Amino acid sequence: MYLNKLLSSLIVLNIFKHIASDCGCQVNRNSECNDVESTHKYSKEFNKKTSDNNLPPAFDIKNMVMIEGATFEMGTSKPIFEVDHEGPLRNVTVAAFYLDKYEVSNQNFKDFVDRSSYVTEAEKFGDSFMLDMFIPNNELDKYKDVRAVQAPWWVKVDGVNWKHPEGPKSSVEDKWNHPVAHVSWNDAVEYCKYFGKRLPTEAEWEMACRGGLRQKLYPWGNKLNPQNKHWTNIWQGSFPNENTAEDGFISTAPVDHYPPNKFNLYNMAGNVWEWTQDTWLKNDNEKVKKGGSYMCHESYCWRYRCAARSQNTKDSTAGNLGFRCAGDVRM
Ligand SMILES: [Ca+2]
Ligand SMILES: [Ca+2]
Repeated sequence: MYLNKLLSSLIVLNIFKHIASDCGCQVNRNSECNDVESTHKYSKEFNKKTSDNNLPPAFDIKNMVMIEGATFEMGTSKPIFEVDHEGPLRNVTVAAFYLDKYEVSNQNFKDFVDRSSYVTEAEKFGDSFMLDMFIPNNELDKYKDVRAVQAPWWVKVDGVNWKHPEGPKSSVEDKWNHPVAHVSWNDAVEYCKYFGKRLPTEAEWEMACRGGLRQKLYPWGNKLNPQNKHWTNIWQGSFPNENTAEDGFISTAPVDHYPPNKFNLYNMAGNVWEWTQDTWLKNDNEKVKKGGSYMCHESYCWRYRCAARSQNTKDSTAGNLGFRCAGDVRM
C-alpha cells in the first residue's frame, strides 16, 4: 500500500517536472505517452467514418473572419514575465488569413466527434487536470497525491475529459456553447485538419488579438474594465482561494459572451487558453498557448494580455485550455 502511494507520488512528480516555476497555468503530461496518439491516428477506429460515407466537410468560412495581411508590432518592450520571452518588441509581417470568430465550442467538438469518431488524448489516458474548487470538499482527500507541486489547485482526476470537464460526473449538457476544454495540442491539430483548417501561428493569433490597435495590453485597449464593465472572463477575488466571479463566471463562459474586438473576434483574452502552431523555445514537444483563461488573476498569472504567452507539452490537457482554428486565404 505504502509502496503504491510512493510510486504514485513519484509518477506525479515526474508529470509536473515541466511546470514553470512562475505560473500554475501549465500542467503537462509525461511526454513518453506520445506513441498512443500516433498509434490511434492510423487505427481503424479513427479512420472508420472518414473512409466511407461521412467524408470531412469542405473548408467553410462561416463563423470566421478574414484578417488582412499586415506588419504589426509583436511582443512588448515592457515584459511582465521575462522568462516567457514576451519581448522584444519587433515588427512582424503576416499574410492574410482566416480565423474562427469564437473558441471551438463543446457543440462544435461534438459535431466533429460524431462525424469522425475521434477519441481525444484525455479519453485515452483516462484522466485530465481540473481545478480543485470543482471537487466536493469530502472528496478532496482522495486527490492529495495527484496535486501539482507548484500549483496545488490543479488535480489530475480519472474520468475527466471534454465530455466531463469538471469531474467524472459533470457534463456539458448545459454548456454546449462554452469552449471545449481538456483537448491536447494533438487533438486541436486533428480537429482543425478535419475541417480543412489549421491552428493559427503565434504571430497570427497575436495580430488578431490586437484587432488593429497598436501596443495595447488587451484586445479592447489598456484599461481592464472600461465603462465599469467586464470585457473578458478571468478571476476576481483573491487567487487561488476565492473567486467572486464578478464577470459572471467561475468557470468557462459562452464563446460569444463579452464584446468582440475590432476584428469581430470573441474571447481572444481570457475564458480558455488557445493553442497555437508554434514551438516553445526550440523544444518541439512544447507548444505556445495564448490569451490566458478564467483562472488568470493579475496578482499571479497576468497573462490575458495580447503579448503574453505560455506553453504546454503537446499531449497536455486541462480544464482551462482550448483552441480556435485558422484557415489559409486561397488566392
Ligand atoms: Ca470569471
Ligand atoms: Ca480565449
